[in-house]
Amino acid sequence: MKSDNPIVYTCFCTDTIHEGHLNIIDEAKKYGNVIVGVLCDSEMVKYNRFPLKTTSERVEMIKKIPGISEVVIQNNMMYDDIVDKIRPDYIIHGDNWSNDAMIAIKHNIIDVLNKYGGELIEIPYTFNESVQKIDKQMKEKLSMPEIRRTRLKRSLDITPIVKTIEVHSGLTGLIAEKTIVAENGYIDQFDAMWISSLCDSTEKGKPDIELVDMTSRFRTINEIMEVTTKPIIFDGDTGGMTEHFVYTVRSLERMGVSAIIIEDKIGLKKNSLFGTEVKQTQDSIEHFCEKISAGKNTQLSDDFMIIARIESLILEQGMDDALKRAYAYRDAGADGIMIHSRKKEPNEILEFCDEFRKVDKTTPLVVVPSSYNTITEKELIEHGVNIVIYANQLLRAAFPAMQNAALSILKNHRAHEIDEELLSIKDIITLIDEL
Ligand code: SPV
Ligand code: MG
Repeated sequence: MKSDNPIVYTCFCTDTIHEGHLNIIDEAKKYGNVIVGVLCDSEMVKYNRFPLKTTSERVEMIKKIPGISEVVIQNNMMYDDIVDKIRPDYIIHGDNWSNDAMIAIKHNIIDVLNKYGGELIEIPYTFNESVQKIDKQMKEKLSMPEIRRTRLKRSLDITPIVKTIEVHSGLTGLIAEKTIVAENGYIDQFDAMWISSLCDSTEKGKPDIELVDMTSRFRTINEIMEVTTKPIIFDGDTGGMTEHFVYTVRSLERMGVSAIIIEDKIGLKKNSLFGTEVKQTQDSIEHFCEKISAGKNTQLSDDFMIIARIESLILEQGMDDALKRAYAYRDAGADGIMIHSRKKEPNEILEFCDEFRKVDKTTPLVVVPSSYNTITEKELIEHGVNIVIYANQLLRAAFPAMQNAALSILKNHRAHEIDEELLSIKDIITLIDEL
């Protein structure tokens, strides 16, 4: 039974109010007093709506819409808590349940309302030309260099750990941009992209020794940027000569990259996962600090980050050396510290993070759990890690699949046998949206 003074609830996760939202409010008013929820920042990001306005700005924006009796903050994408709190007689929502995430939300709304006889009202989603235009503009805005660049620092504020996936092409960029998991009342997606030197080189059939030049690496960035909006962390290897590094910083900044990570090695760089099996030389603290400072002095924006990567554990120089370097690099201006290890167990990484956090509570910590891959994001958060980079998994997934397809065709003298393991012809021709 509905109350005498029914409450109608709707939740908005938007930076811009358009006709569609006003239509929902108009409909809602017919049923009772309208309460609007504003989805908080950390949930907005999981839902593929990176907020350009802060939560309080969004609250103020919505308060200005006539006919609303109250605006509240909804802290979870799922409706259990908010419904417990305000017990609406109705929840009103557009009927655009177009993807797995939306469908998961719809089921959740129905479940929570069923518990006490509340009702879901679905109204036709307004998708006219002007709404479509606003939608498109919002997406385009997020891909603009000035905005994209700020997104990493904002993500660090918003999310407990910035989940970063390796990308090396437009196609892998699209996977990072669009992959959303929606199961058991849980929705999530990646926050940022890593342009790995290992994968960018491997993709080109080259070794990871700073052989692929910056022009080529910038072209990779550009291809990815053309089809994505998420922030980019660029693997800058050693950063090269300081005199060259400053130019790289300026170029990346201008392109809208959010961060470069440079490692404290010098001379011919080899991939860290070789460890001490190959000859690699660690830079001196003084020289690497000079490089960091030169980069920081060159950058023009406040939001570009230079992150210093410490190779002491990889090169078996010990924990004390790693920590000494971390404080020195931070003092030289590094905006974050990446600590790397190729051990199967995460112990040395966790020890480093714990020790570092005793002294420094704020400088962002970055890790790359390629070999110690049993560690969970939750454990990393507990040890003070802010950015986790899954540095090579997309490329490693693609290679065996492609090799398998090639082998099958060679063996069978036709493509029939492999076909059912492949993306369908229909899916491949419709995979990429046209403008
Ligand atoms: C990369 O992805 O290129 C890295 C991380 O630098 S690692 O390969 O582990 O050195
Ligand atoms: Mg690398």
